[in-house]
Amino acid sequence: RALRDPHRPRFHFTSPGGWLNDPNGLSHWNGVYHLFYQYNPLAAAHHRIHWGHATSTDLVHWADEPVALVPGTDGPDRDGCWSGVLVDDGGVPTLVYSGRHGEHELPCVARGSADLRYWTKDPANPVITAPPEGIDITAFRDHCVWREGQVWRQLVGSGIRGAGGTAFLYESDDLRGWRYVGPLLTGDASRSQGELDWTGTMWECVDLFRLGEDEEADSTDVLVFSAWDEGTTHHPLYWTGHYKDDTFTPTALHRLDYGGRYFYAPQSARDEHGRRIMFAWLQEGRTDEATAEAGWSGVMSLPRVVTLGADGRLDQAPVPELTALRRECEEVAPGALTEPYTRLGAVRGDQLDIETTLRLAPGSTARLVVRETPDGAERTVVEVSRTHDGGGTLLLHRETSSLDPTVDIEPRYGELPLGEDGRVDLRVLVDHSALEIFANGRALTARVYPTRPDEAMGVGIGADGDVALERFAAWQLASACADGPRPLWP
Ligand code: DQQ
Repeated sequence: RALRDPHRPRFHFTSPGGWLNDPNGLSHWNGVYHLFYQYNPLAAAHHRIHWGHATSTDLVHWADEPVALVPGTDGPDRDGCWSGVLVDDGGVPTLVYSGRHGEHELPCVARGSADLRYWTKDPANPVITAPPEGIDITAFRDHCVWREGQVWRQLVGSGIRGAGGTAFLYESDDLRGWRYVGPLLTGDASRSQGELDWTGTMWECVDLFRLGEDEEADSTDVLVFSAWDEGTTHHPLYWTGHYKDDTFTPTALHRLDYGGRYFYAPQSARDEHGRRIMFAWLQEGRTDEATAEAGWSGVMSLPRVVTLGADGRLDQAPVPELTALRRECEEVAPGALTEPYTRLGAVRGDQLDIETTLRLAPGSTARLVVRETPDGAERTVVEVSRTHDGGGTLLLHRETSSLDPTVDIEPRYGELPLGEDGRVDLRVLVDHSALEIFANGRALTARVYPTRPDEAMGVGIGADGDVALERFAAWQLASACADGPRPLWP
């Protein structure tokens, strides 16, 4: 069933079937990239979560590996093996994950075989037996673990009731015995609930890393988390700041991806080339019933390289390896965009990589339309605009992306820094229902579900006001995954 679904991406990683959510245990181990993920092989629903596993040598083509973690028949992870990380414990690959039992999670550890295929859970699990005493917490799960001097350090995602989301800091000599150090940082739950940068009541999947690490003096620490609140809030944010003396002193708070829940629970790792690579989970935008019917759920984002931009924020771009999938290319000659909209007869498809450079005068808007049906009734519109006072906006209109009244078609938007003379470098990757947009280093990820996917192949461009098109190239992208069925339990 999943194979026949026209909404299933072909160059994004998806699970063989069933349910996928967060990326876990990201690592580059002896030249091989390992991507583990929250997985339910039995149904396209979030239930009794396992750890799926896939490997790649190029970050483009992935091979399914045996399921890495299975919930216990009893014990601390009997109701699920929730999110976590992989660390190198003196040459032994070691997982730190959240064992779920009943409605609660606690940190657990597993040792891996040299090929990272087979995992043995530690008999001492859970390695932290209770959340910090005397604090009224909202949750306690997800891990970021690193080596600092002679010790291991760990963050556990949490929230302090009435105060806000938080990350608790721990320390250990052996990954088994942990001393509580204190809260690293706490958000502000009272602040503007519902705002796009509200930090929520719980921080899921905290991820702390340093950028510019070779120049200690100029380095910036980044604390990524997924702001969560029951039913209302699911979006990735990050603080920039400085981590020192057991605390994180924030400089600023930013949105990580303007798609919100469509780029959720990101996790990153430094690869053997020194790059910071990030993945996240693209949730579904269709109903649970439609998802169950499709037989699969959840898309892994394209791997992104994350760097520090000149403005002190994160710059995000798909890994350059993806260009290996580029096939036929169509270009549009440079010139002024004088029409509000022109369909590009030569460019069409549902697996595309589009790169364009635009120059926007104050008060102008440029648009790129994808996944358009011949009658235009279904179309997805990416817009970049420049206001009269010089500010920029990146906007994704999904209101007309589907005639199906049950799918999510809410627009998404965020602030766009403009280059010199209103320059915008825009890259749009279309992979069936998955859409990843990068504009001047900012990212916006979402899902779209046209009801006539086989016809929704059209692409077009246009503008209001004074916009120059300096470059436009669109490549057909080859599929990265095998055509045949994949065993759910390799
Ligand atoms: N998903 C996991 C949790 C995490 C959440 C469970 C984020 O560990 O907090 O599948 O999507």
